[in-house]
Amino acid sequence: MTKSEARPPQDLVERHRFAEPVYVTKPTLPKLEDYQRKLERIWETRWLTNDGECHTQLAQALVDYLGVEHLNLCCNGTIALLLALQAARINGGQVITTPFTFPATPHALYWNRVEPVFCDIDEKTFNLDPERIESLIGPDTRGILPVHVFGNPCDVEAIQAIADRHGLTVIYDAAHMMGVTLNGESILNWGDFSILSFHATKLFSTAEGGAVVSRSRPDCERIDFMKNFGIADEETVIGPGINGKMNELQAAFGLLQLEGVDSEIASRKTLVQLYRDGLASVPGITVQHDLPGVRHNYAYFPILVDAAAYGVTRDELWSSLRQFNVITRKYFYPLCSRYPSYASLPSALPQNLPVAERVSAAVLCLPLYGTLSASSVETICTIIRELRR
Ligand code: T4K
Repeated sequence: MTKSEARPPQDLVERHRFAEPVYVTKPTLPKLEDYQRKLERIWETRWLTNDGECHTQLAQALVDYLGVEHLNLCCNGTIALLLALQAARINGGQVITTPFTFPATPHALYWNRVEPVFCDIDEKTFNLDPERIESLIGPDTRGILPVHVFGNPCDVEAIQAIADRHGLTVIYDAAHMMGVTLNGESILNWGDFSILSFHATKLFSTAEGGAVVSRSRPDCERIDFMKNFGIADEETVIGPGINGKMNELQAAFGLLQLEGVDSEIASRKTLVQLYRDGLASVPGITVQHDLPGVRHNYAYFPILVDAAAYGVTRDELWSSLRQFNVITRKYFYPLCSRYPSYASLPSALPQNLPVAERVSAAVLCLPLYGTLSASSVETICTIIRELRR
């Protein structure tokens, strides 16, 4: 038995074990016959990628749905991040970012020859703590790359004020932010750029996919060139671009998915309330709550496990739940600052990142997706309550 393996009582497992694995997420899918109809059109035109009609329609539909002005579709969120950094001409120096994120965030910096400078996070939102940003700004700082983690908006006003004071670019990793608004406006309208991920595990997905949201037409046009090798026309390559395009099969899928986003968010909201109610009285288990002025998308359902109060460590809970066929995820553990590529950076020292270290050691994302049944959520809450020592 490894350190984190736990043995929950057998009778409890027999009573509550799910017959099939309940994963942390499950993608929503359009009706197969609707997708088939879209595919028939693609078969007819034989237009598979490079600005096809589904691509054009999806880009416009997202602009309308999200309430943003300029948006470029991409093949995934990581390439979207690389493109945003290139569009911002950040390809050296340092950028302040969070260690509590998916590897894509610091890796995009690394691939653009930028040193990530890790900044501690806020205990409640798990996002960059604006109070800690300014002391990390130095002569090589080129920008700030905050992540709106799990669908919670960063303190965008405070971050913008810091950026304005120091003339820094702000690029938001908004991979988790489909449909989130703050005071009635898209959260994607903050900062110089925001990127979205449409990966299969996201609440709006094109299997793989993503987008960059920018503030100006010239930036949007530049990204359009850059995501197509820098090609302006048949004889003109205006810059060193990359292949970052979304294809027609993905875009067609996305058009159908978009029709179901609001109902997916509504279903998740109901399930989140059930989780919150079901876990409210469990000592040592903390859940996140809605923030004022925010239309949340309920992208994830993270809890924090305080081992002293709950009597079981986060890793033991993770392991026990697996025995009930509940497959939770430790997003984001380990911290990016702990990866071998970054651990030797001065900003990566654990003592500089006490909150991020604590949250990362205690966080667990429970299953959440629109087709998860209410009774499954209730059973998961029962298991978590009963596992308390
Ligand atoms: N920035 C942030 C903050 C991000 O969170 C991400 C991605 C990015 C940037 C980069 O965006 P992309 O380049 O990926 O567009 C997953 C996703 O691959 C990743 O997109 C996502 N964040 C991250 C939080 O989660 P894994 O390694 O945990 O995925 P995986 O394959 O273990 O899937 C998790 C669970 O989802 C599975 O246990 C079952 C379920 N699943 C998964 C897939 C792929 C399905 O039911 N069907 C599927 O097709 O990273």
